[in-house]
Amino acid sequence: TVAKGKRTAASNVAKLPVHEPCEPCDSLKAAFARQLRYDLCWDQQNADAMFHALALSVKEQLLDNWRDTRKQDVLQHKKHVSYLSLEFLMGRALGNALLNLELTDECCAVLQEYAVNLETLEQQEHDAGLGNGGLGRLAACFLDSCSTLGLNVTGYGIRYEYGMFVQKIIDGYQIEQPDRWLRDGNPWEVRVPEHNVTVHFFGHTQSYVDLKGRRHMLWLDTQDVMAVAYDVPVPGYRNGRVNTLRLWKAEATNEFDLAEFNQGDYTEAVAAKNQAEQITMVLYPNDSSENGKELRLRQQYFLSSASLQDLLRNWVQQHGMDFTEFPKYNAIQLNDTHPAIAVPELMRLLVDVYELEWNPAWNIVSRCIAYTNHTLLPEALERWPVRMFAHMLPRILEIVYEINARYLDEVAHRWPGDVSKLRDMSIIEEGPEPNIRMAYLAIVASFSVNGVAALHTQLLTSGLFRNFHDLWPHKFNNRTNGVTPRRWLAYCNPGLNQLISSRLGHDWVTDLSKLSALNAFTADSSFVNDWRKVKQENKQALAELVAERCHVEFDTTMLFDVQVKRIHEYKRQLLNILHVIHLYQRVISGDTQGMQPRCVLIGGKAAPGYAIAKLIIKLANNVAHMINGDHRAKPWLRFAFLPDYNVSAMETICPGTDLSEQISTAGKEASGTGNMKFMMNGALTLGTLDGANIEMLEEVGEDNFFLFGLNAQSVEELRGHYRPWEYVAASEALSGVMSLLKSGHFNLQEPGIFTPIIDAIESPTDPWMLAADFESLRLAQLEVAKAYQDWQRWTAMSIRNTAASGRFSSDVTIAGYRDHIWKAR
Ligand code: T68
Repeated sequence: TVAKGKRTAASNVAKLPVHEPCEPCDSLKAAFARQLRYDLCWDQQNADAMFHALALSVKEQLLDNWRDTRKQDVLQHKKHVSYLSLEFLMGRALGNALLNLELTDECCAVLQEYAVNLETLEQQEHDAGLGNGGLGRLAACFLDSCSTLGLNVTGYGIRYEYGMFVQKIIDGYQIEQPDRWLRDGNPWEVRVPEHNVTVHFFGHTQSYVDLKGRRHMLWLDTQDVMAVAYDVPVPGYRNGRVNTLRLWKAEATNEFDLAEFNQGDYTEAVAAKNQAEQITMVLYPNDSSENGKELRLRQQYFLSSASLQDLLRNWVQQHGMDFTEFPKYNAIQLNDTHPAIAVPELMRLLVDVYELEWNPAWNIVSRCIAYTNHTLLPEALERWPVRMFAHMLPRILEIVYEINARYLDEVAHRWPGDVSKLRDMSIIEEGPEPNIRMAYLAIVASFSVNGVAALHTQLLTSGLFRNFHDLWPHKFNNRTNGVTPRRWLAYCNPGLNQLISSRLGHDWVTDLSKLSALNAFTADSSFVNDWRKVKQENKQALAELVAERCHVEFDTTMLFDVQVKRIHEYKRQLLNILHVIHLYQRVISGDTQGMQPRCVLIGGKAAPGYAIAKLIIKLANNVAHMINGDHRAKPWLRFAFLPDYNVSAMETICPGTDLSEQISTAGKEASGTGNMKFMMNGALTLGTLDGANIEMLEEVGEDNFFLFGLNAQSVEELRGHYRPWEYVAASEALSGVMSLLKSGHFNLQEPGIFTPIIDAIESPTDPWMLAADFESLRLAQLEVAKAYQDWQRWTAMSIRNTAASGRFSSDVTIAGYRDHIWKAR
């Protein structure tokens, strides 16, 4: 069979619907009553049914604006940005939608009549956990900012049937369970079958010459999968705009089913359906390494192809087959290299399907595509075996070769006779198993390549991408990350929201730089008292979460010291645990002079295949068990590992935190974004000179930040002659900790299990250099304790942190993308 639907004619496409004038939509109250009574038809008014009815009613309130937004954007020829990402870590939508639509009060009033409170219903919502961590959550914050800034941006992603796994802790070990987030249905999504597209896999290519003597490539005998669009509304903050997050679900094509069925093999046909639907079944739970699985490449191509076909179809519908102005009205932002296969796919669509010549097609591609890098870790850089491409995407491989050949001409021109440059910079990495370097492919095609914090961008241009920076310096730029102040302050911290607004008004919600005016209140005792009171209430809420999930009692008079993020060696949760063990040793040896009682919380998921990260979780749990069971420790130290850390947990955690731990090995954390959420909510940071910590420190000043550890340059200088045992010997505290660990004190039932951890710390090749930073961390923690004991000083520092957090609003970041990359208005 020849691939179906090779040419998408404008006539196949649904026209923008002409809608009849109709009654305006019901009030929230009326809609809710109707949903409950008729649409859901549930007699039992349990919290789950009520949540669904409420979510559907709130969605109704969005629909007119959603439709108008699309229509206006078309009419006004507003530049469109496609944000392509394998991950959108959205979390819950209800509370955020109510906030943005200014419906929270009305909603509470409605619910009062049903004798139920909003919070109870909000907790019924399953997190949309369609992401691993920072990268996926950044995409979600960006969507909120794009809508709020009035930009015409569509998020394109995958509707995973199973999101990020649910983490259970059993006997201290992480157990992964499937996240069936769609099991009760998703009230926010709208299935849009009229936007289906077909994606091709496998098959082979053949060239043919048409009657005019033009050579074409055909991609034949493909296995086709249908991409079905599910749209999710993304409301801006009180501005009437509703953008779209379009998530693709894979389904079997009718043609494919039929072909099998006609050969009489009904069960094979059903099996084929299953195979097609596999593609969007599950999110890969690796946050920092690529495992090279074929299914992952299928996901990447599926997303890229479906989204680009959607874009081009819209273009043709509005402008016909002339693509010359396409780049003026379109930008495509790649969230890391995961969708970088969009580069050859866009070439394929323009050349093979829309019949452009190579050069004009490349001109379009290279003026639309922009790439954001999120990591320097070599294990996270994507490389796909050429062999895999040849089999799964034969036509795409040909196009990659052609792109590479033409680009290497440019390299040869720039560095004549330098063969090693050609080898080093080639998109194809040669060797026994040749690979495609996806980052290089992305850079070659992009007009913009950005890092996500100043240090990160600097390290990219001077290290990993140095050659490319030499060749095309104009492509590189920095866009420091940010987080949305709607979810991460206004919504998750209503107490602080109210207090801030009582003095500054509400404008800060869309202009976070206004928070700097809070600096004027650090000596206003009534304000300072109120600030402290809000923090206490938030600590109470966090203590309740910890009690419920960890069965550990956190005392809100103690310092709350928190580290939540994915578990990774470079993030150094282990360093934190070593410090906790040290505090425990101080307590049992009676060395409590000047000690500040504290509750330490660690939370985060480890990639299921990352053995040492999982062992670190086990160690945290064992140490916690020991400490919490020791009555001598109780007045001084409590320690818990929070299971199943996710977006909605963070909404309770960051407002209730006193001290935020951002302690990665310098040069390894591209930016960090949790650090910003804590800062916004008035936590103080204990941090290294890494990622965006550096810029946070610049904003808030050294007096309001607990800095420690080696900087990125010293880390690199130390590599090669790092001798961890010397640091252990030189530190009484660290020697004590290491002896206790080695004694098996924390694993009496399971001797030897922590040996890999001990060996890692003591290895001269430990890339994370824990031992080197321990003393410095310990001393910084002494400063923390001292500062906390003067609550007026601490509260003033807390206020200054919130006041200085304005630069880390994702609105600022997105304004940067808008002005410097997308050139959109
Ligand atoms: C994070 N990256 C960075 N990757 O680690 C963090 N990776 O410093 C930064 O703040 C954040 O991106 C936003 O820029 C990730 O979260 C992944 O999740 C990931 C997923 C799949 C494959 C590789």
